[in-house]
Amino acid sequence: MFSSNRVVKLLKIKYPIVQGAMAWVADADLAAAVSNAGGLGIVAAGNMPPGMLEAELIKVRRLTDKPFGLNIMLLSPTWNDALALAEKHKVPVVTTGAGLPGKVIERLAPLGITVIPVIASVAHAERVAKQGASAVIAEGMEAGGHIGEITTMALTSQVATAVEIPVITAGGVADGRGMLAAFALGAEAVQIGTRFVCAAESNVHINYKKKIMGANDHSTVVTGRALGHPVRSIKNKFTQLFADMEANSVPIAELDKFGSGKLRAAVVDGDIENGSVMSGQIAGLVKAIEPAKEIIEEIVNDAQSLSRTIARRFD
Ligand code: TUI
Repeated sequence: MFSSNRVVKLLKIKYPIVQGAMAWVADADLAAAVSNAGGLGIVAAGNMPPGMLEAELIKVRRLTDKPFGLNIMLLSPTWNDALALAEKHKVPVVTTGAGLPGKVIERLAPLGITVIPVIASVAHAERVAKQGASAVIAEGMEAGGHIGEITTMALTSQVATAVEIPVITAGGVADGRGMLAAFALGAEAVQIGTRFVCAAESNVHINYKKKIMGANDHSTVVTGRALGHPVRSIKNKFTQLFADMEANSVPIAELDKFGSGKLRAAVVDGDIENGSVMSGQIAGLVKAIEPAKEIIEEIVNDAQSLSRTIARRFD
């Protein structure tokens, strides 16, 4: 299975499933569970203080002997510290998000570290491919958190046409149907975030998991366009207040201040009304807390059997 899949070969994993790098959510426990189940687990640096991040990197190595990744969020003031830790700990794979990763590729590629940027446009995909990225994660605007403007369907096929390196699709994928759809568009792997937030091994506050499991297709909203950093999260008191402030042209510095610490409040403290409950549009499909291994095996098995069913539709 997957013997000619370039992402599986590149990352030395069993199944072409990468865990989304959700800040405050994607810790060593979740990453190790996904890697042990045959996917690529990822520890998200987010805005973590460097000491805390280093402890997570040490912990993930203790919990798994399989490959794993570190995500560097380029909007974070501490992204340089995360880069230094990737070098120090010779992390096998680094993904980047929310910015242009030229310096990350330049520093890590010569060390043999596989760098896979998240991109949200064809132009960015072409640019990072030239800079030496090993693959790209094409993230559509269905995704949770900080997003671009293009949908997963339009982005994946156009990126797969534009670059020769392998494409990993993210945004709107939570099951075998999504995986097969991504493959049909030219991807060789998928990155899944929202469904893994609700994994049994995810340390997210139970209120956050319940908010996702209670969501439907209309539950998310995008705020932060005024800041130039659109963010998708589940509608609540926080998103309503934020949207009102944006509509009333509240100064950017004040909006920034209002948004600061809100993801942590929801994930860690379980304040799902005043905090930011980031989630993708696919939340409506996530209905249970299940071990990462069951999630991954169900997705792969469903995608494979669906591919056979679909082939028969052409008979
Ligand atoms: O980065 C993400 N998702 C995130 S980061 C995050 S933390 C945050 N919290 C509050 C406000 C903003 C961020 C929550 N979710 N996904 C990867 C991603 N990268 N999506 C879009 C992009 C992206 C956007 C622009 C990548 C490159 C890019 O380059 C443009 C530029 O000019 O920097």
